[in-house]
Amino acid sequence: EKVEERLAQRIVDGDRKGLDDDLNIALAEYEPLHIINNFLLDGMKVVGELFGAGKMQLPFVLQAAETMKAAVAYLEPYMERADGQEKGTIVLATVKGDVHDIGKNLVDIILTNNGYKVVNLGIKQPIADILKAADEHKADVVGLSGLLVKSTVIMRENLEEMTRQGWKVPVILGGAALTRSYVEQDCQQAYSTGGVAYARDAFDGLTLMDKVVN
Ligand code: B1M
Repeated sequence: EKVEERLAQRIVDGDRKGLDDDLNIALAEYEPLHIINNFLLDGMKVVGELFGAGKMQLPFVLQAAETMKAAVAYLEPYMERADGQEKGTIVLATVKGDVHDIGKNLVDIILTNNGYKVVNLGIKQPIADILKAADEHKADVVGLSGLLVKSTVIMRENLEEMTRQGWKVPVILGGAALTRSYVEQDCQQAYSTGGVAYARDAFDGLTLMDKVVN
């Protein structure tokens, strides 16, 4: 078995024993982000499919997620960082009621490595706390993440609240349950005082940040 497949399988199996050794082998050949996007996330995709089909139980999904996090943490120091002054600030959070944070944390890593200040508030964040942080840190952008279908509704409600309060800060939404049309139509309608954009993945998030801030 090749290291590429072995890494994906490690995520599926939640197998952390010897993970660092395999990551070292992969690092000799690939960039850290390539390893994450192509091998590790491949495994996570399989986990999602198995779980969705009732073929994997939640504790094993959790093991997979922990393994994914351990791998990303191991790879992070090997990533290139843009130097120079900070380009702008984003307050980033997983919305209320949602615990999924692997995608959000990838967004954090990629934006941080590309010169942005990321205020990562964590999971299950009520909009009041997000806006408080946005105010405190003079955020250029607010980034909301969420993977549950329920979270797409929460995001829209969050935007309605921002409209009520008259916020103008641009908002980026990301997460697997969103669609571009939901963000650009429903969510944009809910946020009449500001702009909303949809990020399909973490790199899309970076492109949007670059557009908004510069
Ligand atoms: Co959960 N889970 N989960 N889960 N989980 C999903 C999301 C699900 C689709 C699985 C399935 O059924 N196939 C399903 C949701 C169904 C729905 O809503 N219709 C689901 C469910 C049901 C649940 C629970 C309700 C299960 C239960 O308790 N019975 C529960 C929810 C708890 C809660 O939130 N209140 C739950 C719990 C968990 C674990 C804790 C076990 C674990 C999360 C651990 C963690 O994150 N710390 C977990 C996991 C791992 C998953 C799957 C398998 C994988 C998610 C993941 O990390 N993907 C997931 C299946 C799936 O997504 N298909 C699933 C990898 C990650 C890199 O992708 O987060 O999409 P993603 O991020 C991407 C893009 O979306 C984007 O960039 C990232 C990188 O490209 N992006 C952004 C994301 N946020 C962004 C923000 C941006 C920009 C881009 O800017 C702001």
